[in-house]
Amino acid sequence: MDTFLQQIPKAELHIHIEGSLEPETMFALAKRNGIELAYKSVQEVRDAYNFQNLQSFLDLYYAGMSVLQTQQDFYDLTWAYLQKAAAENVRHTEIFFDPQAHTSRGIEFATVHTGIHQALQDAKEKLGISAYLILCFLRHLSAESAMATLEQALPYKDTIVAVGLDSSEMGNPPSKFQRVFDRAREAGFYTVAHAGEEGPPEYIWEAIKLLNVSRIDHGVRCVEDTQLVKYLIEQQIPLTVCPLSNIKLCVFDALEKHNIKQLLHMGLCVTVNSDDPAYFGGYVAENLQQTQQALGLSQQDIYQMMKNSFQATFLNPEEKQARI
Ligand code: ES4
Ligand code: ZN
Repeated sequence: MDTFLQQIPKAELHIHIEGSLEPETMFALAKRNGIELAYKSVQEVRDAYNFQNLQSFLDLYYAGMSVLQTQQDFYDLTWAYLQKAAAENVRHTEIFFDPQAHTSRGIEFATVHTGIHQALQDAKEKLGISAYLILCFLRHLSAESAMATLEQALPYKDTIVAVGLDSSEMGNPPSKFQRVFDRAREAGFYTVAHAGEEGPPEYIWEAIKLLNVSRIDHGVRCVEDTQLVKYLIEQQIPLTVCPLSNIKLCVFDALEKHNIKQLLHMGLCVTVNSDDPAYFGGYVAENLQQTQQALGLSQQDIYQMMKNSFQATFLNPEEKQARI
């Protein structure tokens, strides 16, 4: 089984590139950029990764990324992730980035985008892995700030496949960003949104009905609304589930209690992803391995989820077919 999980071709649809910043890299970049960190050692950083909820994680996530300053930093971060993904036989990945987390501290949009984008191009050539970029708006900031960020992204339109919505979910419903997403769709972006991670099923409905999303990121709280579950099954709207993330952020008490197997067996288009692998204890293969063990998933279950993940990509139909 472990070999099967390691070797099966994968697509990853929910990975925040800033969440792939390993503590070792955090220290190396802090040194390179002359930045003082609040921690004395890599071990101290890892010891701090004990979260009570989404917000307690986000506080460290935003603090950690302060070491990312130059185009080279963003390139190195992205390249390191792509190497790990390729080693786990991830054939295609759709990567979130959070431009507002950088522009708000004086780093240019172009610096962030160019560094990440160059790594994606090199990966195609040198690692044989294809990668798309998804720009996420930080939902704890205003709709005006999101709109300004969308405007900044327009010159890079051809290199960004979709826009998404992340950060603090509670109190920041999808409806807050309806106009921004309207504008993004007019400009030709696909849309996705984090919903139903900590937030209620109503937020998932809003993401679908008001933001016209192609996928729901997380979505595990959909089970609280029977009509919603029925709709997600009928429409085959994919959920990008992140099991280790959900445990680290206390969405479920233990992996054994996660509802991913239930969702899959009900016929939802479920996929497995790593979210913020440096913070949550593993990349996509580790998520698969631990989830398979904890819930006793069969090879057929795994195969179905991998098929779902390719089906749920923004690849065009021919490219999709070639990979399934
Ligand atoms: C995130 Cl796990 C999660 N949820 C919401 N926003 C995020 N940004 C990075 N990781
Ligand atoms: Zn996420």
